[in-house]
Amino acid sequence: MRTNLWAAASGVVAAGTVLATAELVSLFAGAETSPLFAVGSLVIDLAPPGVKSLIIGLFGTGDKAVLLVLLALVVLALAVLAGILERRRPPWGTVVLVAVSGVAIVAVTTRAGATGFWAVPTVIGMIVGVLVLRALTTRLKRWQASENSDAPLRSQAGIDRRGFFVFAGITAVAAVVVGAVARSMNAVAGAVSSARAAITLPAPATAAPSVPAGADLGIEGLAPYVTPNDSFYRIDTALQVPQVSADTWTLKISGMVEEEVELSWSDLLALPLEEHVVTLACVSNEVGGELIGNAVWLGYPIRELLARAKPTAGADMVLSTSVDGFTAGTPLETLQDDDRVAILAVGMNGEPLPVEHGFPVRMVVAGLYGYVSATKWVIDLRVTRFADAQGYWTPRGWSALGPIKTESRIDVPRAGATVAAGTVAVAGVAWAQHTGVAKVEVRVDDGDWAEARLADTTGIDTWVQWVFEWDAPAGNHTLAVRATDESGYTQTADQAPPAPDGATGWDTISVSVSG
Ligand SMILES: Nc1nc2c(c(=O)[nH]1)N[C@H]1C(S)=C(S)[C@@H](COP(=O)(O)O)O[C@H]1N2
Ligand SMILES: [Mo]
Repeated sequence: MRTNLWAAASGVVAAGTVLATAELVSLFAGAETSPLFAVGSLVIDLAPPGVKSLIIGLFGTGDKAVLLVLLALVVLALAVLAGILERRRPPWGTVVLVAVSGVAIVAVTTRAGATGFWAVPTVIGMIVGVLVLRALTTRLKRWQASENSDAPLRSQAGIDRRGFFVFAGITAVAAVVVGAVARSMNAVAGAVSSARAAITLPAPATAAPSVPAGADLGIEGLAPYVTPNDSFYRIDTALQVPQVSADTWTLKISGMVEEEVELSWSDLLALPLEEHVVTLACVSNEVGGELIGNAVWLGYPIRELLARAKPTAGADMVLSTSVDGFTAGTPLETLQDDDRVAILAVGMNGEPLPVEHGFPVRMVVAGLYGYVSATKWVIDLRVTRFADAQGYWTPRGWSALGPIKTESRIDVPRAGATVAAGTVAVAGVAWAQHTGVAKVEVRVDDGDWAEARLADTTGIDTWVQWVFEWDAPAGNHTLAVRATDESGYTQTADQAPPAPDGATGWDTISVSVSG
């Protein structure tokens, strides 16, 4: 047997496993967390100018490709070394594998915009790779031992040999297949996110009212009036975030219409875009929950596109479809309403939609829960009837109609917190999109409802911050909040779960006040 050869092969298989596992995990953690191109870019960045010009002199402008090939050869050599060392002088093979992975971890976490989280795929890859290296080395040694032993044990050699090759073969094939598929998916994701980063959206023809300074009360722990994109809640059925290129995106409006309409990305950007501040909410939000966020959206009214398509008599629903197959059923009337914000959005808080929030185009409809209106990665609008079609969640036990319920939430103090006696700011947010919040009241223990002070807003489509200055006496207390909207409706105390059409009840917390 050629022990060194098979030990070297073990090292190569283990290194391949590190890469394939990291690519696989990057599918979920984000294409930018893949160590492969991070290491490549680091090498290109760090290569001394002399080396670069030498390579250009030898190979022409393909210098980057040559650097990457050299890098691959170095990694291959180190993998061979790891395999041989692990058999001869364990655990030095493991040490080499960990050291090489460590370089990759440094490379990936020092990229522009990287966080420590970006290390996760490589760390998981490294762990799996070490386990594979050790398992292969163990099998190789067992095979070697039985082959070198006396006659009675020799019969075992064939079995041990097979044990090594089956394990090595399966692992190698799995690494190649998983690695190749995951890498190509990550390449697409990387391409979409860099194309997104290169987009400059046009200025709005109609700008949103600027956010008044008084919209933010500036209380620590209180949700900011405008939610930053990276902390905006995310809900969808997509296991992998759909990667849609703006260049190839089209929207089709069809079904019960006189004229089908088709729109490309450049068609859409050429239209007079409007900016609106709208608070999006999820029907699954529990009372007091965080599945809600407020953003400045840039987009074009769906009403105008429907006017081009001219829906025919009897139609009452628009079924919007995402590239990933998700659908939402929105009342046609709502989308045609002159007074309702209902847009095909391309921008979120001054930048193109983040990929996970629907890039390049999503719907945003003020006053309706996301599941019946806010289709991300939207590519199709079919004018139809509620009698003939259903959105994704309707056959799964959720209501066909989903107007957002008037609700309010206490953000500070935190539930269960201990605060000092004296004046305590009790603060939170309240919302009644498309209707407007008229009043927010707070109740301490079994006392009377007392009115909170409302902050400013840009209008009725957003949540509003509120604060109540509480003169807190020592002891344990219960705080409850309720909102009344502009239609005169006051939140019911009846507690309902999110399904089928949104939770109800008062957000209620306990706090202790130290004397
Ligand atoms: N394609 C697609 N769009 C979707 C969904 C989905 O699962 N797939 N979920 C909807 C739901 S339930 C909500 S609450 C909002 C959430 O939008 P966000 O993730 O941008 O906050 O998106 C809506 N649009
Ligand atoms: Mo949702």
